[in-house]
Amino acid sequence: MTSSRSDITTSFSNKSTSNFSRNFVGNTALRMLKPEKLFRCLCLFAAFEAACLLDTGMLFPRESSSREVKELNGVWNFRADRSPDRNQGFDAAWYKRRLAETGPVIDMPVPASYNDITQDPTLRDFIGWVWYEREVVVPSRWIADKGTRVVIRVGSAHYYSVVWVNGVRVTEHKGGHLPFEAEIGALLRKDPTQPCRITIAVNNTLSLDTLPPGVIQHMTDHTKYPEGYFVQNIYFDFFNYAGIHRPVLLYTTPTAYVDDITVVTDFSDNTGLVKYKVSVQNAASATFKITLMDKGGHCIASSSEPSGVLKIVDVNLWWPYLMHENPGYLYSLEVVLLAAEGSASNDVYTLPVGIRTVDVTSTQFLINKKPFYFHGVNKHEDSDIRGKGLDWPLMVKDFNLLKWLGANSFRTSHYPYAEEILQMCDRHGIVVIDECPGVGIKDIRSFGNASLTHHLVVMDELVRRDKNHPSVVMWSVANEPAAEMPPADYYFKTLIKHTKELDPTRPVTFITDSNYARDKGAPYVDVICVNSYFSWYHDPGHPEVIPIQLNTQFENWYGKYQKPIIQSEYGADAVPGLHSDPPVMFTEEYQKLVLQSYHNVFDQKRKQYVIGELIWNFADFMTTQGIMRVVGNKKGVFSRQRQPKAAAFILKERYWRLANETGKLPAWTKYPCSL
Ligand code: BDP
Repeated sequence: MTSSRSDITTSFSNKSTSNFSRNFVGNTALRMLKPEKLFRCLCLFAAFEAACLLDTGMLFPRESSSREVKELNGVWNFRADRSPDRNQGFDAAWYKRRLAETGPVIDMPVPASYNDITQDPTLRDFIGWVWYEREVVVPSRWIADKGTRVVIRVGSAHYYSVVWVNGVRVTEHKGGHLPFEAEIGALLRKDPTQPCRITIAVNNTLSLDTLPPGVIQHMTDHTKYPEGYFVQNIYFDFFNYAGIHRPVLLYTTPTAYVDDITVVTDFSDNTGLVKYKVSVQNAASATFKITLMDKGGHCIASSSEPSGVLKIVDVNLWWPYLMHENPGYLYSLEVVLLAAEGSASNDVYTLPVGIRTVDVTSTQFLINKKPFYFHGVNKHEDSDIRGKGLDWPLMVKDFNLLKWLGANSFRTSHYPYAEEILQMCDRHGIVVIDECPGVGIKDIRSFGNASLTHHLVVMDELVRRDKNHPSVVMWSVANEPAAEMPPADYYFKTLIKHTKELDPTRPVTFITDSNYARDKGAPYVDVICVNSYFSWYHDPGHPEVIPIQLNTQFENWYGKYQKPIIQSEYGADAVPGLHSDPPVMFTEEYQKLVLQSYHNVFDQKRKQYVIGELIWNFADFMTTQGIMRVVGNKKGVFSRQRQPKAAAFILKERYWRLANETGKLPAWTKYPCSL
């Protein structure tokens, strides 16, 4: 598998070289550049060509004059398959008829995790296949017009999904957190009198080669457990919420359509460069109208080529929140695929584009060639009732809290977040470390070929989905794997190399809690990201050890690798409302003290090579039940209901101070602001 993947890579690169030369020579924007700038541009081209390894796109569905979107959010029919082998739904072909005709159904909201919706504890902890179904009225013109493609898209479903339309299997997908889709127009046209019945079966079972990994344990001692009893063991610290977590929708495109767009940006002095490449499907001879527009909708550059470089004079760069008075500036790249003569319609897709660069030196992280210090958070997609389901009020509330806190960044711990969230980050200038679901890789068998192969595919899907977000500045391929195990060397070498081939424009990391001298993946990362919980999991109740231990941690890592370091997690649990002075563990005072003790060391080291601090965690979140957790993980600086604990005020004061020191504060440095 690995060798055939690299074959694909080679042939694509060869094929694209000729395009590259043609575009390069003919491009006026480049001919005008000085030699040193030209070199950077050549690198930009090289990066861009490599970034196009994937041959099909996964553009976010957007309405345009040629595309319609029909959201299928709301109440679906639902049934968990409680048969002993969980296979009754397939054996009895539940997808062939209305779900209500094959047994009882309950209401289930989409998007949402199903776990916390009912009062039934067995559904909360259910493992196996669950079935969702609903009928949709499809606009008759979509069916009548054979020149319209109709696509069903699932934003994400956890973990394995199979989709049927009117009883016909149209797609399946392995992995939560990432979208998948299928064209169903031809199927719907077969019998236009039928309603469109969508059935989606979702299975949350995790195994050694899923991401995240897990193990099903069958308990066979019948003096202790009932017949057929089994549990799902997991190696990560968040509840394994399941179901359809993001919107399901139908959207249309013309038959000949824009399948993918890749942009890579750069700038030189006040001239911005947008290198773009458009790929299309079903268009024998494609002609284009490409327009780059500023915020006001004015055309500032255009082209008629499927790939090339657009030059922007007096560019407005994309800047992080609190680093510039006008953060998150987005241009719009309108791509029009002009209809061939005789064919029905143009296809129009508009992509937001932020122009910025990212670089890493041995001591700094540079955005637009200026040092950037990550003062941010780790999050989870998690809330009461909806679990991991996308929720607009929660999302907007969280962005308001991030801005109130003065946070300029977050890590998508421990899986890719909804595209809608990344779009908010683009618009608000919140910088993102984009993490794949490689969390809990602890068992040596999860370093095998099957796991690695799947992990490579997940990175393909992640980069394909998120490559155009200016807010995404680094990929994280895993969180706290067993990086000291011998197979970790080959595993991370391969995984990181592959990710860099997919996207040479962004640094790659994984988050480690291993010993600096024995970590086998660290040699391959661009930035060292370390998690540590001094005075919590080690020396519990002794925050006085933090200065010495944290200092040692930083010196060890930097001494060995001379790479910049992010403290990617630190923190302490605090049950909201629990107080004690002198501070003891689990009180708000203890959480405050731990944070402050870490901050003192950060302040020394950020003058040298520490480039960021991300608190664990933004908000309390649900976990598996266990003796270490009191109704979930309480390391949030906000409660699960998004109310601040004392630590939130400590962090707020610090982050606004850091913003003052490291960035350029806008005139409106008072929250709330109108961004
Ligand atoms: C870290 C993990 C994170 C946990 C956290 C904790 O990366 O997922 O929730 O510890 O224990 O090791 O609170």
